[in-house]
Amino acid sequence: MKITAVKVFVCSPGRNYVTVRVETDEGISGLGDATLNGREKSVVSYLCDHVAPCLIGRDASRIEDTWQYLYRGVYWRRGPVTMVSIGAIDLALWDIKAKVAGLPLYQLLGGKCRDHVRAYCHAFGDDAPRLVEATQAAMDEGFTAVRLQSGLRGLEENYGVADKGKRYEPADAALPREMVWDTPIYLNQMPRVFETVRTAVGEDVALLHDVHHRLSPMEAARLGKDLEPFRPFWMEDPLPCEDQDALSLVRTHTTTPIAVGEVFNSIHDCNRLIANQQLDYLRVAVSHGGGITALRRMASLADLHHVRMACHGPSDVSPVAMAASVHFDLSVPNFGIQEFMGYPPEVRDVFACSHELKKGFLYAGDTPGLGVEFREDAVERYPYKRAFLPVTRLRDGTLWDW
Ligand code: GCO
Ligand code: MG
Repeated sequence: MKITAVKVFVCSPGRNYVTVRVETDEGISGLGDATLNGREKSVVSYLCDHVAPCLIGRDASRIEDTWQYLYRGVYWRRGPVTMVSIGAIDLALWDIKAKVAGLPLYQLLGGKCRDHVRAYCHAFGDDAPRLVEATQAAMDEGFTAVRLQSGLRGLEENYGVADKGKRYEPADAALPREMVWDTPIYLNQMPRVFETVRTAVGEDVALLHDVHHRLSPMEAARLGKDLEPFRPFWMEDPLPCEDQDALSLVRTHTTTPIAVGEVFNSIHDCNRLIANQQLDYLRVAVSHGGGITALRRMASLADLHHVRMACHGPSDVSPVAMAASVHFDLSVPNFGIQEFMGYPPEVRDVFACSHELKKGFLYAGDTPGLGVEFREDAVERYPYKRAFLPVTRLRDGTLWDW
């Protein structure tokens, strides 16, 4: 079975997605997600100019060899653009292989390790009482795990809080917008927010929180300690993670579990962290990390060191990568939890999916392959829109971590 075409589609049903279709001479094709939020066109060029021409005529069944060819065979290794491109091809080849077998992908990955995938959703509020309402609403929908992001007193906007007309991140401006951040206010307020929500919703629901890389090691240690009484499921991305040793300082001071990795794109970004047990959950996205082939290697390493997998699943990861995550989550022994933000109707109109969310748990469905259909006319119906994530500054104008 030979690869006859690698097609790349960019559409924007509310936000930009880069979708890859690998076609074969036997008429079976596979889908991959190559979306890199705010950097979509770089990936399109990488795929169209540097990957697609090399794959025509190659055997579509040779998934590992193709991965090695695109990674090891190339002088410039790693980096988000390269790895999400490899990831998209890898997903498409797994999709093809599972369609050929007539099986949902998880069957080729060893079959189910669990019946369904526990998901967490996002709750946000301008203040603690609104966050209590949002958490309760998520629990009423059946979620057993909820991520809490709160507005901060004196700050107009905060990351992840789309309350009262404000936007979630937002990758929506043709030039980056600017947001203001204040660490002391955050460190004082966040534990109180957790206390209010925990007291209101009881101890059975898992409560998560995303720090978005904004603290120093000592500040993160303090936040972890201050949150401990309210039993957070995890504290995500407490630090900018380039300094792999910094997390060990955080860990010496707190038992609050740590989740990192959504900006990682290779096993080399996390092998020392895993081996030194400096994290509890690894958040690499199945697309950004180089596909199912690469994620399985990370999961096996993580399993040796008591680290669980928790693939990144924001709405800027398309339903194709979300489907791949669900198949992966069903099949790895050391699964932790799956982020699921859901998608608006425009996105569901472009991507028809067999996976579904039912009462806070994800199910893969029985469709052969990844179980996603992509409507190519989306490119005309929802054309690409240049969109940047915002930048963050302290009150005095100092540029801060994102
Ligand atoms: C999360 C993330 C996202 C990112 C986004 C950036 O935990 O879901 O932090 O919301 O901000 O993916 O592109
Ligand atoms: Mg995050």
